[in-house]
Amino acid sequence: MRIDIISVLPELMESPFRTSILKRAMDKGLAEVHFHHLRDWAVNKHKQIDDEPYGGGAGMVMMVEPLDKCISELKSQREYDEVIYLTPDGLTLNQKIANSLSIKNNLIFICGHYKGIDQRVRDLHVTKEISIGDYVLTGGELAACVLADSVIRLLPGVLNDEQSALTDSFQDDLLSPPIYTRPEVYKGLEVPKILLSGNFPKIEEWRHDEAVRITKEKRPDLL
Ligand code: 6GU
Repeated sequence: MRIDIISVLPELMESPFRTSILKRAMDKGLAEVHFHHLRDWAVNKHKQIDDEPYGGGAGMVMMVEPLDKCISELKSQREYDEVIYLTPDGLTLNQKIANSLSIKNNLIFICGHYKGIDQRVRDLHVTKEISIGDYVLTGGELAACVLADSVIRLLPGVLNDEQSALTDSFQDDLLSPPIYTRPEVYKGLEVPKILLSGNFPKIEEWRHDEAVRITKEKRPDLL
């Protein structure tokens, strides 16, 4: 998978892709992430990429031309499956969306800033708008990292068996059951006996029941 991320602040996104599981995914060639500094696509001598909104109002708007030039150049080099605009007014990211993007080859992410992007960028290029939740961030960069992480970890070969994405919370619309490791008793708190029994069918049944109980308690909306 290849992800091209267009941003005015690419430096904000460097470390997540240089660390731990995402880094290993890059090193193994399972994912490539390319950053494009929008300023490099500015059209006037001031390197301007934002301007005042027509009709007035507070805040600046990201101009159509730099974004269109950058996206068009990328599209001339390869086919893209989706051009995704990260914006608080997009569809809220969930596991289903991450799953569906994990089977794509080439994605473009546009990180919004200021009041957003000129509508014509959406009209010309954007195929999906994604938010990471009902709150406002300073820009789309952190959301782009969240989205990329949720997708890249699903690519075959990125996680090993122990980290398997198949047993994640949300993969079956249930939260995860409680988990324990050594010691058996800590400050009087005991590991549930069933987990020490070696009876794996019973353990699986217990885990499922606990997952349902916890989901009912914390996130009844998922059921
Ligand atoms: Cl994608 N962008 C911004 N700026 N804020 C957000 C968001 C995105 N998702 C949630 N809040």
